[in-house]
Amino acid sequence: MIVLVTGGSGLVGSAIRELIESNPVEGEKWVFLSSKDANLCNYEETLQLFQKHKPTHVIHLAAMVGGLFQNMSHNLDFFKSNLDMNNNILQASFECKVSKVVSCLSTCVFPDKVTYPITEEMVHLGPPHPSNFGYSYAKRMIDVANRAYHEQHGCQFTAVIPCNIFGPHDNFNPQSSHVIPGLMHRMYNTIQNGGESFTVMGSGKPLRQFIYSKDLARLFVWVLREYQEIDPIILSVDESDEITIKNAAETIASAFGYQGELVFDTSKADGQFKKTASNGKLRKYCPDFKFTPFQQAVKETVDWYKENYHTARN
Ligand code: NAP
Ligand code: GFB
Repeated sequence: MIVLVTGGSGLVGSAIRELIESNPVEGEKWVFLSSKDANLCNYEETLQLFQKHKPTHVIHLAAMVGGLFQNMSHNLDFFKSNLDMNNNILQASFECKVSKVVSCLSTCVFPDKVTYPITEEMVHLGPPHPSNFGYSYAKRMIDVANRAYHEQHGCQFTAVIPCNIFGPHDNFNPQSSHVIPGLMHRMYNTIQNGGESFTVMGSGKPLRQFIYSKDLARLFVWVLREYQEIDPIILSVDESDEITIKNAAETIASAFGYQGELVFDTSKADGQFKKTASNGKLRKYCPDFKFTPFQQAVKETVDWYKENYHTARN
């Protein structure tokens, strides 16, 4: 088995790499790619990479990824680059007879007006939230392409739908990051500068489910090895683990030991109020899977970030 992991240098790719390096399996070769290996928006470069590595399996993580604010200001870029990368990976996988591809959607691609909890069947039942429609439509096309490659050519192309992810090796640059790494970056600097108060963007009221990248890595490897469906599967913590942005900020503050006041800047967008997803399908397949408690996962990430601040993606 030769597994090609696109986006192998990112948050999720790094977690999978660390998992595989600590649990190597005889007869398996894993190749973790970054954009230095090829620009996956370019088909020729993508195909050359596949001809070079001859993968039997692909975990396709590579994407233009960002938080609410970067999505709001770059919907065209998110749409075009993700559509290009996804089409190139699936076509190259088909041409090079890859036996299985696992790609990645996100719970933020579901319709904005939807009943809760969200389940896998709802992906296309209405327009996504306007803040990230470019990314969402590009991601939804992975599911359409997976079904089409399977129906017309019998390809085993499937996808996972994670909730919000965080952990070591994330993108901590506050201009483009997601909420947890963005808060960590800004809180680290507030502490360095002796700040007595800390600003959380938005009202702090929106609700999110957060999955630790190390837990997601274990689930990804399970999907690659065991999951046989073409239909996507949500990989999320339980609905009961959903918390407010305020809770997340408080947890990060206590992980840093920060005692300052949290201030909420309601002039900044809140984005989607909630996108509560059901992990019922996952629980059927993996009833005993244990997620890392959020406080512990945040503490581990903060400790990693403090240790690696100068080399982290800031
Ligand atoms: P990330 O940390 O931003 O990493 C993105 C990866 O894609 C990097 O390895 C990057 O390479 C690579 N990449 C970007 N553009 C590329 C290009 N044109 N050609 C080749 N490689 C390129 O992303 P992540 O958070 O790990 O996300 C992984 C997957 O999970 C994505 O498909 C994302 O949509 C999905 N997802 C993420 C979240 C979340 O909260 N983070 C939630 C749900 C779903 P370089 O390092 O060289 O730039
Ligand atoms: O992770 P995030 O940027 O994106 O979270 P989404 C945005 C929420 O966190 C909003 C609040 O309610 C923000 O007001 N927030 C507070 C902050 N402080 C900060 C901060 O410093 N940085 C950021 N970024 N937010 C994304 C989608 O939605 O979910 C993407 O736009 C992606 O496409 C991602 O799929 C998983 O969770 O709102």
